[in-house]
Amino acid sequence: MLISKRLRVIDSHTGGEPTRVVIDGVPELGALPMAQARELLQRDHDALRKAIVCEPRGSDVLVGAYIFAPTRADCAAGVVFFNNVGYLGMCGHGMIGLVKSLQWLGRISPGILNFETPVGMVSAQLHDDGQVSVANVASYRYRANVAVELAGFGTVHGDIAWGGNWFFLVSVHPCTLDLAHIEQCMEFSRRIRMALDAQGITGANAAVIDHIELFSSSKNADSRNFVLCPGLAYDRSPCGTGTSAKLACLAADNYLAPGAIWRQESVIGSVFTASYEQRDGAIYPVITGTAFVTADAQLIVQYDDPFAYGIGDA
Ligand code: PYC
Repeated sequence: MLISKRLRVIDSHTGGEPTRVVIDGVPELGALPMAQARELLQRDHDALRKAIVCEPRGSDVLVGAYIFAPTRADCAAGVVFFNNVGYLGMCGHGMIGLVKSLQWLGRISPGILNFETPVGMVSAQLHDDGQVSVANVASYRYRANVAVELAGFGTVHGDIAWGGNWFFLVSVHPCTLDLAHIEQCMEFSRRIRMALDAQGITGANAAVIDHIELFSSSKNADSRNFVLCPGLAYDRSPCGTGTSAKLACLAADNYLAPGAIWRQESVIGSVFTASYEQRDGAIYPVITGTAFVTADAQLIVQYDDPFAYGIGDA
C-alpha cells in the first residue's frame, strides 16, 4: 500500500493537557529564528499541522510541537507549538511535555536547557524528582479592568495580559469552575472571545486576544482557573502562559511579591506551582509542573485518505 508520510511522535499529558512532540518528519525550513519559522510553517506547511493535531489523528485539545535547530548559540533547540487552528507564541504545558518527552527518549537528563520560541528564549529545568520548571518570557499586564459588553450578561470586566500568548482574565463572572459546569464555562468564555473581537478589544499592537481565563477560589490552591484556548477547546492544565499572565496581574496589583509561591489549579484539579523574578522592571514567571508520556508512536498519513489533513477547514 502506498504511504505518503510517516511521523514519529511522543505524546504526553501535563496536568491532563496533551502534547504531541514531532520527533521525525518535521518540515525542512533551513536555519531561521523561530518567529520566522512559525510564519513559514503557516504559509507553506499548514496541512501537516492539521494532519498531526486535528481529527482524525488528533483532537481539538491537542498541542503539537516541532523541534528545530536553534539559531541562538545559548539555546539547545528551537520549538514552535501549534494547535487545531494555528500556531502559539509559547506553551507552558507543552514545554513541560517537551522536556519530559526528551527525557523519555534519553536525550536529556536533569539540568537546565534553553529553548528558542517565536516569542523569545525560555529556560526549562528538569529536576531530579521529575518536575519541570519553565522560566517563561517577560510577562506583563497591558490593560486593567477593561469592560466588554456581553449580550445576556451585561458588562463584564477583565484584565488584558501577555504571558507568551494574549489573555483576557476575568475574576467576576457567573460560572462555576468545575467539570460538572464545563459547558457553562465554555459558553460564557466563547461569548467573551467573540465580544472582544466584535468590540475591537485587543492586546498590544492590535494583537488578537485568543485565550480567555476565568478565575475562582480553590480549596487546594491559591486560585482555580478555566482557560479557553484559541481553537475553542479548554485547557485541562492550569495553562503555563495563562498562569504567567495571572502572575503579571498579581504583580501589577502588588498582591504577590517576587519569589512568593502561587499555586494555580486547573478546572480539572491539576496544579502548577508558580512564582516570578523581577529584572529590569519586567516580571519573569517560573512555572513548575510535570508531564507523563502516553505514547511513542508513528503517525501514518495515507496518500488516498480523504481526511488525511483534518476534517473541515481548521
Ligand atoms: O500551557 O501555556 C500553556 C497553554 C497554552 C495553550 C494550551 N496550554
